[in-house]
Amino acid sequence: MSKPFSRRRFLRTALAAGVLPILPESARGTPPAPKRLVAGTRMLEVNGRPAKVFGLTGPDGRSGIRLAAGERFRVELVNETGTRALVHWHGQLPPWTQDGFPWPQTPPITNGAVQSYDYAPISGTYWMHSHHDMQEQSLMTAPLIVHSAAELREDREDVVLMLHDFTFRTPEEVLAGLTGTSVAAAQAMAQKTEEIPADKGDANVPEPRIVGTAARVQRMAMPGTPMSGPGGIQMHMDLNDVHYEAFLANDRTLADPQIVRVERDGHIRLRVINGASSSQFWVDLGDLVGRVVATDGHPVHPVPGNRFPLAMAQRLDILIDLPRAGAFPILARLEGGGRQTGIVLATADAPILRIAESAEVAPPVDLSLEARLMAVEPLPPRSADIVHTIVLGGGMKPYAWSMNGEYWPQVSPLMLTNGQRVEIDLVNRTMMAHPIHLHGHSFQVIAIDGRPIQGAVRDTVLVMPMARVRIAFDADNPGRWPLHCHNLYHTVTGMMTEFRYQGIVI
Ligand SMILES: [Cu+2]
Repeated sequence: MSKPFSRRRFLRTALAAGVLPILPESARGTPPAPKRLVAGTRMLEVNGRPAKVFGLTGPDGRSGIRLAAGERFRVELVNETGTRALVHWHGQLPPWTQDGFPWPQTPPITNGAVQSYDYAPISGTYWMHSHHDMQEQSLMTAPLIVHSAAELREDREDVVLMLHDFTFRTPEEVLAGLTGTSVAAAQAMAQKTEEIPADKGDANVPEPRIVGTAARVQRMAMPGTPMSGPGGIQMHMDLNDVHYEAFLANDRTLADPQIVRVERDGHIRLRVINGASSSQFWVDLGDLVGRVVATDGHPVHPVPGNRFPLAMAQRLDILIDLPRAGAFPILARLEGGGRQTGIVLATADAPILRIAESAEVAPPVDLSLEARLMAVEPLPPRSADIVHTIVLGGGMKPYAWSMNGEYWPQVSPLMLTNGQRVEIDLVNRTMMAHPIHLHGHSFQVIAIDGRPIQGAVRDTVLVMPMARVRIAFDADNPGRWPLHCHNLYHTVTGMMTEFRYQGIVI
């Protein structure tokens, strides 16, 4: 009898023999054929009922794309959805015309058409999702994993855990319910995402502050804005706009969870992706202790723990070393609700117990982890050339969300010049937390509520109710780039703006 296949032993041997593609492609000659990624539809069973959803299936038949270290993102996206579609490579830094946002220059792909992409990806845990209509809610989402040579040397089992919120209603029905309007009106609202932002030249928009190179950047005083934190005001906070019928972990509920078989002394890199449209979770490792080593794909100094908050669109890489044989549920607990989903890591023959889908009510997701994160590769120290303040506004009644008092697409683009160090002060004047995502750039979190930190480099940051977060990035990717709340229903009711580089012809 041959011994069972050991992935780790294979990796060790393959690395020693130099047969894994860890060299840059330029050193390997002919580039490989593009990877085929099919956007299509598929059937799931949720709560015992059939559900037709979208899917993004890679060349290996699995959801999404996995790239070897050094491999280019060379992908042919085939649209077999029966409708128009467009896929955004969340957190990646491609040229803006390959970003998968529905600018007039890069419209959605028609049914039956193929779109090619070719750029140098950054390594880490990323994901992809439709940026057309509200297809993201209907599960047009998938992992995008870019391996690195360092990771291969680590010799860990890779486990991806992708989270979703699920409803049998159409997203248009959900939006109609939130906004108190008809499904047709909701559909028209969602399609506004693809309208061209008009430069209104609105005098209400705060002027960016141009900062002299020698000047020290001062925190802007915001009189009248209650701050959270010790001694702060007890506030009512809105959570979970949408009631969901189920929460999915790798497309399954806890009634029939995915069982991931792992080695007895397993060393695991757990990649958790919050692909939910309007839900945030606490990742709960139960008895296990893990170490967060990357957020949104970017390495951070390890933070140990067994419960970590995860805002919409964010990712966590958590290293786990199994202490013994057994079955280990990895749960995602909905903030502010007593519901959970998850997968089970299990060694061979470990009995699997049924896990309840309801649990104790979890608190709101917060910045307790964010405040502890430190980037392994922070931005080079430099003072800001320009500071933009973006005020997050809106509320539940009427259901509409804004940036600087403007509602997409009636927004004034914020102008950038190539080479600038940019700081953005995100000021939340609402009673909801907003996960804010910038396309095409990795930013560093440099202050929470005015307290400076050398925080994580990432692509999505949560701004708590009546609180503020400051981020910094280098303007090094000319183009048109959206900045928006990643709560899908906030995006489509207006909470999005544009950063536009000087000199970009539109
Ligand atoms: Cu929001």
